[in-house]
This record gives sequence, C-alpha cells and structure tokens, in this order.
Amino acid sequence: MGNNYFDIRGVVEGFYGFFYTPMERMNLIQFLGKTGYNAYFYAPKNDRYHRIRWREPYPIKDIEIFEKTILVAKQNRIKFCYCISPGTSICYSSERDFEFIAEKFLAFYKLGVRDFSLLLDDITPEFSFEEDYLRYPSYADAHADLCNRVFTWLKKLDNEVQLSMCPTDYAGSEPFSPYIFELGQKLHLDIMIMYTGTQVCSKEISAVDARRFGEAIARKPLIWDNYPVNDGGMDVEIHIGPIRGRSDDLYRHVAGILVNPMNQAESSKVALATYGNYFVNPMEYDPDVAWQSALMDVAGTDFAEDLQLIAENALRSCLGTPEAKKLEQLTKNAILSIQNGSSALTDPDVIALEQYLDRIADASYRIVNDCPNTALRNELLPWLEKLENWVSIGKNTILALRVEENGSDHQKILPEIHYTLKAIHKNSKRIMGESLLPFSELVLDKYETR
Ligand code: LTM
Repeated sequence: MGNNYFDIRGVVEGFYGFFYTPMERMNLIQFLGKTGYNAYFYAPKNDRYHRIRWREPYPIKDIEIFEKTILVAKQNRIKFCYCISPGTSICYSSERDFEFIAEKFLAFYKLGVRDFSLLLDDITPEFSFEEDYLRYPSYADAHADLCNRVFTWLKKLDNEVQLSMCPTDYAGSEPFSPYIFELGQKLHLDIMIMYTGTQVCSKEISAVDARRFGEAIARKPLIWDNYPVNDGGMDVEIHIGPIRGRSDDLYRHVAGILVNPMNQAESSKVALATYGNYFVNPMEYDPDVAWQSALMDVAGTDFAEDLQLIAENALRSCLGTPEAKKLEQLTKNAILSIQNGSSALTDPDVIALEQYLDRIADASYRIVNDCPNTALRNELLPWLEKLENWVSIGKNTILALRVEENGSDHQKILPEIHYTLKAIHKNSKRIMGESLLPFSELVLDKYETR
C-alpha cells in the first residue's frame, strides 16, 4: 500500500497569530514534498483577506506571491488548497456574498488551484442577518446551502475541482449535535467535512472516533489534527515531540489527515516529519524512532542530539506527555538524597543531576551559537533563555550546598539564585517543568532562615 494509506496527507496553516512569511511557506512546502505529504491548505486565521475581511480581493502583490507559492507546491507534488473563513460576517442568503466567495476562489483557480475549502469553525452559531432567520430553518441548513451552491458553481467551472468544509461543531464524541446530523444529510456527498477528534486538541484520535463521526456526517471525515499547533493559550509551549496517539487503523475511516502546525514554521518540521513517517505505514509507526530521524532531518546529524535534549524537556502538549520526565526524576532523587543528609559533593544523585544539567547547557549553547539552522535557533530562543535560567538555578543550588559543606561563604550565590528566579517568573514559556523550584527552595529555606 506504500504511501497510500491516506489519500490526503496535508498541512493546514490554520492557526491564529502571526502566520508564515511567503519564504517560510515555500520552504515548508518543499519540506512536505520530501516527507510524504501531498497537500497544503492555506487558512491562516490572521490573514485578513482569508477571514475578517474575506470579501476583499488580495492586493496584486499578494496574488503574485501566491502564484510563486502555488508553483513551488506544484513542483513538489503538493496540492495547494485555498480556504476561506467567511463565517464571522456572512449573510448566507445573500447572492452578493456568494459572489464574493466565487470571485475569491476564481482568482485562485486562475493561478492553477483546484482545491478549495469553506471554513466555518470558531464562529457563534447565530445568524448576523434577519434575512437568514427568514430563509433558513437552521444553522446547518444555511451551511449546507452555502457549501452546496459554491460546490455547484465550482463543478460547473471545472469538474476536477474539490471542495471541503469545516463545520462549526468540528470536535466531539457521541451524541453528536443535531447540527452535525443535519449537515451530513444536506451537504452534497462529495464535499469533505473536517473533524478534529473528540477534542479540539485531541490526545488521541482513533478509528472508532472517526467512524462514529463519519456515521453522523454520512461520509468519512477529513481529520484536522491540532498537534503540533501552539496558538492562543498554548503559545507558551513549543511542540517538538513526535505525533502520538493516532491509531494504526485510523486510515480505514478517514478521507485524509491535515496537520495544523505551530506559528514557528521551522520547529514544526519535527512533528510534521514524524507524521510523514506515520503516513507511510501507520501500523509500524514508532514515535520514538520517527522522532530520532525527524530531529536529524531538521537539526542536521551534528545537532540532532542537542535538539533532542532540548525537546525532551519541552514535551507538554495536548498529547499528555510529561513536560520533562527525566529531569523531574533526577531532581526528585537529588532532593531526597540531600534531605537524607547525603553530601552534595559526592552523592551520586546530585552528580547525575549536575551532569544532566551540564549536557542541557551544552546542547543549548551549541544550538544558539553553532547550529547552521538559524531559523530553528531563532524560533527556539525564548525557550532556550528560560532553559538556561533553569540550568543556572540547578547548578547554583548544587554549588551553594557544596560551598556550605566546605565551610565557605555561600551568601553571594543566593542573590544570584533569587535574581534568576525572578527572570524565570517573568518568562512564561514552558520548558524543564517546575521540578527545580523545590530544589532551589530547599536550599534557600535552609540558608535564609539562619
Ligand atoms: O481547529 C479548528 C478547526 N479551528 C481552530 C484552529 O484555527 C486553531 O488553530 C486550533 C488550535 O487552537 N483550534 C481551533 O479551534
């Protein structure tokens, strides 16, 4: 079956916040071409011509850039899908609003695009116009009507064209809403419907979840996977771990999978490459093996181990993996040993923690100063700044314990720890968990109460 488990293997640039520059997008599309993908859905929420000002045509300069991007997609065997999100202000019954969508799609059709999508996610399920209340018995009826009209128009234009849509209820489990059932009944069967799994950001997506949603919508769903995306409240996290929790038989019940990446295009490539590996053979997919090769692809052979050390301390995400498992265990062991009266100079648990912190510091130093992938380096900087501060807390705590044991003056180390803690609290990024906090408190309490 090779690479054909999933007909659609795509990325959906569908996040909030700063979206990719044309260069980042073209570079990412080239990467996708090499890692088993075949589709790119363009849908950045903050592109004003895509969502808030969806009625307005793109300026000529933007169209010229799209032309180049679409060419790069073609050269890399990636289908470019143009998506529009009119739901914040559309009048579903308005002929003029229908024409605005058709004009937007036509502009992309002329650039060679044959795949389109109507995204009706993240909108309040209420009509904005009186006419719609009069015309439609339900919200689902309006959505089906709009999509069906656009579909009919597209098919007349070119029978090869494909249309998909994102419903307003795009996540969840049984019982699904009446909206979902009605949409499934009324929407033309050739229009694909997107589904993010039982949650917006799903820890797991199984064949059973997809089959149940598929039964409700009377077709196989197109999965919109919200990992590794890190927009909104997740912007403190950097998701550079592998995809996990997508069942090995998911392909049986889906039309395909779209992966929503992070605002950080280069760092997203790690998770995207692991997903590419899953596409090839979901039955034999091993997240940790895929991760090793993805780290090499992105950081290069000489820096893969460094990136791994950073990544294994930043695993907090919807996938439910602990943020920094190894560090947490090493720190717990060291705290216990010190509490049991062990010497910080010789205790193996303290030394193991110290060595791990040194390795992390070296990895960060090398990524910041030597790694030729400067896009990756720059994206990681806010997290590396926090990581280096945590390393400093850990190392200074060990130092304070040792100096005390030697009978020397440790007092000048304490303000340094306080100062670094302040910097840590100011930086909201999540990396290395919180386990070094009780470690430092143990030391600060001990000395400051004297
Ligand atoms: O997931 C969907 C269909 N819509 C939005 C995305 O635009 C957003 O990026 C993700 C993650 O925050 N959540 C959504 O609800």
